[in-house]
Amino acid sequence: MQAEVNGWVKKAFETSVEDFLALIEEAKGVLDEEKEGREGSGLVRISPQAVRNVIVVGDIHGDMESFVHILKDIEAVNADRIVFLGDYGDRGSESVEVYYVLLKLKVSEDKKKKKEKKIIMLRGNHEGPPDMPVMPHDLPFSFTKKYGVRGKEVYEKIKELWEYLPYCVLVEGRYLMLHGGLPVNVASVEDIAFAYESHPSSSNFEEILWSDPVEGKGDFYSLRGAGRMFGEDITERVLRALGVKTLIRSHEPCEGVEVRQRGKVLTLFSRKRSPYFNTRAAYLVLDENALKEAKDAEELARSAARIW
Ligand SMILES: [Mn+2]
Repeated sequence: MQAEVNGWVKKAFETSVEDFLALIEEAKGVLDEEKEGREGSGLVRISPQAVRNVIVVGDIHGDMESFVHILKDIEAVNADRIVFLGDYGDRGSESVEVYYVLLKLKVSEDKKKKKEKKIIMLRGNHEGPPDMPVMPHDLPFSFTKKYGVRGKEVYEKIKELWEYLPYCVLVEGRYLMLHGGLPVNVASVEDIAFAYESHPSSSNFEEILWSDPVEGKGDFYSLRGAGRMFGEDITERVLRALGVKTLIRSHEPCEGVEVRQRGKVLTLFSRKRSPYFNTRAAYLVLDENALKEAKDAEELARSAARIW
């Protein structure tokens, strides 16, 4: 993969509008096929017996340096699945290029894997639907800066692509992965899987993309203006309803990994520096050990996190 990554990175900085648009179309085609294997529009199920390892990557936010670091680092792992937890663009200076490399990775790795898709790109709040805008949102300006008036065309296509993305991964009996948080009123796997179908009459989808865990009990209004703050009692109830032990999510900057709610929640952040203040970033490798039996966030942070 390393030679390919180097080639994609180089190409990312000099690719034409036509190439970019064609790549987005190709990725949309791959994602469209993938929908058949999902539950609802959003849930990808992984049987822990069927894979040897799964890599999980948190927010990238336009940080090409961290992104390339991860891609080169994980080459040796020969991963069965790579789960990205969302928030690919905005904030960082290389959002356009990150998208290019990520979509190249998606289409080329999935081609090799044929039926089983290797790259799972989840939807973050920065890939939300039109009625859930994020502020500030510099991605459209990054495209026009690079491609002039035609940048708007590329951005519109990227927005279409977001509608094809799943928003949660269930590693059966072990882990739930999503971008933001647990919806307060979820009672079943179906509630999560069909969250987008029930949006906006239910707030489940908004909470998946926007919510944050809070220490203590209950649920509260979020200062983000979307989603909610959910307490440990809610986490316990929802995780039990889904039959998993630990929530793996991103969405909040931290020094790579952060254990929340006494080990029920792991926050993962995979980019560093400006405009955030974290100096370290991390990703997870769920190996045989972490797939054989469910680990809590404490154990994952200790044994599965690779921090640099
Ligand atoms: Mn986010």
